[in-house]
Amino acid sequence: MSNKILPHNVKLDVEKILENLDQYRPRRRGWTWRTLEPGLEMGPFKYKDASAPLENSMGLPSSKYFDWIDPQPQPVITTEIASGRFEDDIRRMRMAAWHGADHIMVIRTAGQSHMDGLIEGTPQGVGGVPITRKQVRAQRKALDIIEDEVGRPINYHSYVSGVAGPEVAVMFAEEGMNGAHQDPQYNVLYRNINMVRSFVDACESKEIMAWANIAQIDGAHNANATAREAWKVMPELIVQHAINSLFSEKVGIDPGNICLSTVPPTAPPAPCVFMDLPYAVALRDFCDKYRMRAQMNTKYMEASARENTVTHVLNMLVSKLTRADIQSTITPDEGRNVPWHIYNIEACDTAKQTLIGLDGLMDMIELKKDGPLPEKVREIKERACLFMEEIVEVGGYFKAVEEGFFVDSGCYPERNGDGIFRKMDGGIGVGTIYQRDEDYFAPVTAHYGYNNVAQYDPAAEADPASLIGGCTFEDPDKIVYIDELDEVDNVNVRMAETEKYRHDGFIKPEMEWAADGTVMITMCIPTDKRTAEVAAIEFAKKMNLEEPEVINREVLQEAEGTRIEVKGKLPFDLNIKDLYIPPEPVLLSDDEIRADIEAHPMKVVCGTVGEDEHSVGLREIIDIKHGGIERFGIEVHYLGTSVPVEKLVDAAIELNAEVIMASTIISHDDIHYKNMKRIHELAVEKGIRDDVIIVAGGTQVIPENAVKQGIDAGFGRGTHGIDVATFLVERRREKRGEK
Ligand code: Z98
Repeated sequence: MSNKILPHNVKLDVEKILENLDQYRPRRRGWTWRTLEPGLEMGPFKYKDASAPLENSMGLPSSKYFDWIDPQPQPVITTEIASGRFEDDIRRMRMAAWHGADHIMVIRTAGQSHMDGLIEGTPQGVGGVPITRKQVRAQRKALDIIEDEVGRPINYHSYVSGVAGPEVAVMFAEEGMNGAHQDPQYNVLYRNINMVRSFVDACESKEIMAWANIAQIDGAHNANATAREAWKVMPELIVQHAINSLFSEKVGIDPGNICLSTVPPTAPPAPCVFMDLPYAVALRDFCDKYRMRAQMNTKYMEASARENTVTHVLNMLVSKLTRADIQSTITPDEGRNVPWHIYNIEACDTAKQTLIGLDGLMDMIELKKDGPLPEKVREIKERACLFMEEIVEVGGYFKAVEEGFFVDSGCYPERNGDGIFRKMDGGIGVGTIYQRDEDYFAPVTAHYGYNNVAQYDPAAEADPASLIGGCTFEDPDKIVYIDELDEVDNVNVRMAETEKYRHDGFIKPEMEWAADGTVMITMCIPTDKRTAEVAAIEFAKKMNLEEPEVINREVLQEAEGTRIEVKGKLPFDLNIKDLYIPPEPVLLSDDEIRADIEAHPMKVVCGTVGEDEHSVGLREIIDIKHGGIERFGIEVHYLGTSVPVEKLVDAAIELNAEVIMASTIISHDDIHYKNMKRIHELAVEKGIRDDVIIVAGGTQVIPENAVKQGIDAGFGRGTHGIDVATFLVERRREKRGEK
């Protein structure tokens, strides 16, 4: 597939992306920040904190009221995508990019940290994607197409951790990966990888990342996610950031590419902003030369997407009150699922909506310079400094880890003794560090430490790879590309199974994988939680859903009701060819209708007819408050309820109205259609039929049947004022001979 812009209404051709991957080369290296455009004007608004707009995107739902503008906030927006099948994630990446994501993070499959080398092919992952060269190359290639389409570079990201860290870093540099997590403390604490090995590996990894201009995110936030009382680890979080950042800088990473993974440590019902804001300020004060990757709180996350979304918004308030260069959008359904397509997109929209909604905030307020905020900031900083001093006192980082300093839930200097203890001579990969021989020589670029190049050519010392005509960084043709190793567990086999959904018009709902059939149903069950859970499964089974599972339960009141969300799989599909899809009604714009009415004023008489007292529907169609036809300047004479049809026609004559509008809900004995016919006949009898447009509406009205009664149009359930106004304006144009 070429990088020509993809037509918007054509699906990404994943099969084509997979073709000739051995030939594909990344077109750039390194991280890209957004282009800031303070003062940007879009539609009727001026933004203080915006970045360059996209060429193609999906605005927020309410953008329809504002000429479909889609202003982009300043921070890079992350979405984490990794359903286990990279080929399906590619389509989600396109949706996310259209909603404003320009940082795509791919979580790795469980256990990959413990594999001591690269893996190849495209096996299916568990809780993430097995990161392989083929998978990375295919996704980077897809993102190259997608970024051309939306008109903004998209950063691609995964993890340089585990016992194969340096090998992964090399592959990432070769394949044009733009960002990566790299923090040896993560290996030590959470993956029990030997600490000496982890720090030595980190030197090599960071050197390579520096060469490839890959932005680095650290792992401090994991302490927050792991500690028993997470809000107490604030001093430690700062210490972890400091260790990794300075280490990285000393190895050679540009501070502008060192991103701290900061997370607001707590969430409601804690008074979270009061607690999180001082932490955010303290961290930014200490580490002002680095970038901030603001992650959302995941420690206190249950399965309520609503609750998580509010926490996300509060987290972004903290980002806005301080600073965030990258804003994460961990999906608000992480509490129950491997995230689904829709939740990645929702979370991107939540970030865009919140940050744009808070645009210009800091031009109007400022953080107090006295009171609890600076007092707390100082306290957190002092605790962090004391923590660092004690590390030095006990003999350094490794000793401190041996003594369980980290992830202890006491707020330092308190200690609860529940930290993570690791031994310097323990963990995976222990004893695998060897001193380089005197004649050690590696003819590669971006290699850390002693490298005896001089033995071959002192002139090549600054560029050892020149001795072999360039390594894989300079000469990608030297990369050995392995396509697949496993005949059964690979993308080709998986895609063959879903072929008919790509080529033969078949369609099935999906949440994470092509044709997975997964749907979610929300039910309000009027009983206690336990009974509701069991009942919900039975209801789902009776709806023919397979593998039903309750994924969220929220008590409304112990006895009165429970909100239940059930997921299950649809055991059937449809063929689009068998669907009758009526053409979408084309509506005139508000401005066009208004202009027409101004040029040709319009008078309408209306009422509910016969014995019908239901006026709510008609009010929705006419009242300005409900977006009815009055708002376009149409003069409406409402005659009330149960209006005899004769009165309606006589009023039209008397007022010289151009439109008769009848509302009719009651449908016994087809009285609604009979009344329509009667209005038409009376208008004929009284000689005004050619001068009036007759329309009728109601919940039971089928438009085709209404027209059969002789009137001009019928409107059924779901009609809005604009539908009626569009029809009236267009019909009048026809009568004027304009169409
Ligand atoms: C995040 N949502 O940070 P495995 N290195 C570091 C990490 O923080 C992580 C990994 C590696 C979170 C994701 N972070 C959690 C510093 C994971 C991942 O071993 O491949 O799972 O390493 O955005």
